[in-house]
Amino acid sequence: MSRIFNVVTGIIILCGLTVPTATGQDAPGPEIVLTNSASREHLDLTGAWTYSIDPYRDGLKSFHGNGPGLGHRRYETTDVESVTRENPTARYEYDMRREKIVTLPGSWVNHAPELRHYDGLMWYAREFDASPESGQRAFLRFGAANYTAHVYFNGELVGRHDGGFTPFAFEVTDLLQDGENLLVVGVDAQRTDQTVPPPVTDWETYGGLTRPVRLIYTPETFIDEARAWLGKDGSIMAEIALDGPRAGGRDVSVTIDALGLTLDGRTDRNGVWQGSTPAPEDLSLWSPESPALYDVAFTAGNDTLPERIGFRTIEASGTDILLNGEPIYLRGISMHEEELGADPGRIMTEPAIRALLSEIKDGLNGNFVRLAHYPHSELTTRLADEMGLLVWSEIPVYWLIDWDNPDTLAEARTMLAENMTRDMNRASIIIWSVANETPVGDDRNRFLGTLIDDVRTRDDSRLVSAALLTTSETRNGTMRTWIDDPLADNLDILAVNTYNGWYGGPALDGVDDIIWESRHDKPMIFSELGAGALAGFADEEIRRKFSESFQADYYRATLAMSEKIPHLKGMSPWILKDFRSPRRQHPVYQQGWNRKGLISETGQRKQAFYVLSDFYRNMQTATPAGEE
Ligand code: GCB
Repeated sequence: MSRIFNVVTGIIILCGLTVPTATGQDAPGPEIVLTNSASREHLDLTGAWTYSIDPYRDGLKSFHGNGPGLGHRRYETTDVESVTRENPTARYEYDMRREKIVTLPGSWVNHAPELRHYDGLMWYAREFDASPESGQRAFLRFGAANYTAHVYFNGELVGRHDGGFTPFAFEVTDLLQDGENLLVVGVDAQRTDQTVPPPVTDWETYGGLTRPVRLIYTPETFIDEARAWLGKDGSIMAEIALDGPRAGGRDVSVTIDALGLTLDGRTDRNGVWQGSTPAPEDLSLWSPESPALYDVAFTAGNDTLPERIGFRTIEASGTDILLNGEPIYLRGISMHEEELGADPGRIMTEPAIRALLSEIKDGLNGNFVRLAHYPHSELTTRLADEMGLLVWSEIPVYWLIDWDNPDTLAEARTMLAENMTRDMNRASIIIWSVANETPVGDDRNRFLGTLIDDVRTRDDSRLVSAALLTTSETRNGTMRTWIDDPLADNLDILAVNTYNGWYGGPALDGVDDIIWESRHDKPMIFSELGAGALAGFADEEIRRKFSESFQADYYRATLAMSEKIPHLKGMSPWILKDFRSPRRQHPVYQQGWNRKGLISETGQRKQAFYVLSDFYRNMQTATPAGEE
């Protein structure tokens, strides 16, 4: 059972899966969190799996809508080959044991050429040996399955999960066998008008099991959630929630050896404990320039959970963003979850993530990354902690959402909760974003208002934002732009995507004349700005759209504009790397890629890369020491 804390009021609210919010509705949360799951005793189930395509979803339903016929149930433990040998009239139309083999995690787009644009159901099977010890509990934990996962273990349905980017776990203690076990997962990439995101986006779907799968062992009573952070009052705060029959009244402790600090106490009857202590004077604060991380050990009885945690504060004050009490400018870039290479498959290994983040940190002189448009892997946010990059973390409430549908709202809230609970210990994450480019309207305002309430209920150690639309007016040749969105009153940072000179607005030579009005006393950032360019197409003479020279001119003009906006406190231009998008089909310049990257899909830097890199370098030099 998951416990979620109301840190805003300082009162711990435990309610299994729900937290009452300001709107009076219940915030759904994950049943099992398994904080830092990779650190637990586990069997790694990544590696070789077999797969079988099922475009008509025969494995879930027969053609008359009943349960699937015997010969179609790919999740059964039946050894099809030996059964059909013994009974030659038996008819099976699948045999997972003899299917094609692939290495997971990774999207199916690269399993076979015909799967490049497949967005349906795929079955994956994996056999493995286990030897559980008595008294241990076992959980199947998935880093992400895009989009819907139907999980069968040793022939039984153990659960379903919707949402392609957040972790989920099912307990399988009673089904786990000493010896051979069979895990079968049906992953369906289809999205509908009711899902989050909806079917139309500007990125590749990347269906499949895209993140690690693990069989995790825990003691009978274990630490399910654990968190430590620097409170606004300068205290080190900590929370632990236990799961299991002996969760209540249990001694727990948090130790940070490097600070000579131990906090201890006893869980309440619900298995929850919260404590705090003044931060020691020698605490090194986490910042991009000095990403200090501490080894933190959470203990409850025979269960110890290690974490690496940085301590910092983040606030918005007037139009400033304050990191550890000092004003900071977010020198950022956006990125999709797609590795470098001509044929990405969302295979985000540590070297793949490091390669991208290093381009931001060292290549662009950045200190900030917008992880667009959905939660990226846990490894990415952990590496951001380690490498010193501030992070904007986002859920895919994107463009056209079914705003008045309660199921869609429930899905968005669950996704938000899963994302937040997974990453509560990441100092790098300073912003939780609840939406991207969503038109103002009553249903939308209510929907997003609920998500904002959920964020605030769970976490007061970070800021809330959303990428908003702007309103513009041109009079006497001068364009004025402002934010006219009731949501702005409820956000800490106002973020806008701006494409003047690319999608509309004045010609490039007029871009820096645009007047950005500040109608709220809040910091604003450009969550996007950008123009497309095919790497290698310089076009120095004509400088047309899709040339490197146009893109570089666009950056020069937009950066000049940005310098005239006093309340602009950062930016995450669109985007680090060219990324796959089925919407982008110009036969010469795009060929299925959104070309707004500052580097090509294979890592070739475009001219605009250097424009932004110089801009950030100058800003860095202009920043007085200690301001970051
Ligand atoms: C946007 C979207 C982003 C697109 C980008 C573009 O405003 O937020 O997802 O990829 O524009 O390239 O048009």
